[in-house]
Amino acid sequence: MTPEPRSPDAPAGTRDYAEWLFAQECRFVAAAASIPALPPADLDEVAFAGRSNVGKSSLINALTRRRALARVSGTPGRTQEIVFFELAGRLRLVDLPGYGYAAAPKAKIASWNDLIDAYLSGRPNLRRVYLLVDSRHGLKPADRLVMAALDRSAVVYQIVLTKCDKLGSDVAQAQAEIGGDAAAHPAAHPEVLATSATKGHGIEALRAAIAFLGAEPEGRGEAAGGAG
Ligand SMILES: Nc1nc2c(ncn2[C@@H]2O[C@H](COP(=O)(O)OP(=O)(O)OP(=O)(O)O)[C@@H](O)[C@H]2O)c(=O)[nH]1
Ligand SMILES: [Mg+2]
Repeated sequence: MTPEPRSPDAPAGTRDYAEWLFAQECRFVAAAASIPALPPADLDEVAFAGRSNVGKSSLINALTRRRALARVSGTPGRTQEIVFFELAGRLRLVDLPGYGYAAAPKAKIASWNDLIDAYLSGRPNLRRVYLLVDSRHGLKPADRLVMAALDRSAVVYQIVLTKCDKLGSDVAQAQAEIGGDAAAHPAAHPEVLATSATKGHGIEALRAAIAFLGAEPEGRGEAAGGAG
């Protein structure tokens, strides 16, 4: 039986709220292949970015306890559009096309990059980017380019290690190493999260982190800054 205390009225920073939020209906809103096709910027968004095949779609499915909400693929570069899901009518989860897929046609890579760049640098309701990094591979040149671009556009981002079930016992070490890298980036959150979409590791913590964004006043249509 599902425990009951979860509540939409629990404060946004609490686990109760996070568990309630991610147990709600999550529906597909739009798949955009161009900037004009983006849905209106009228709801907070958190986006999942990362190299092709890093596990973005799998992580969204794990967070929302769906098997196939976001399409998971054995073929790298499968998600070619920006895909929007709306959770409880309160928050959008955004599945970005993977980058760094070398076998894609050049023209296609250029248009993906333009679309992602435009989205990441010009989306006023984008609250945070989760930058997914394969725990076995660490930061690649393409990741560093994206980090630099996010620093420039002052979009706060947090690194999330994926596929930690395949890493064995070195997870803490990988977190520490990449955390050291992140510390040099002004827009990067200092804490590196470790997850496994298949084993569920770190998923609850990520839900809590995402739900917590709703507790912060910035971007909520009210002036940030004054307490009370
Ligand atoms: N072992 C393991 N495999 C995973 C995990 N997450 C994803 N995978 C596998 O990695 C592959 C790619 O996963 P996706 O979720 O499609 O990755 P993606 O980043 O959305 O890929 P693109 O949309 O193509 O950029 C699939 O075969 C998944 O089953 C994980 O936590 N552990
Ligand atoms: Mg995908």
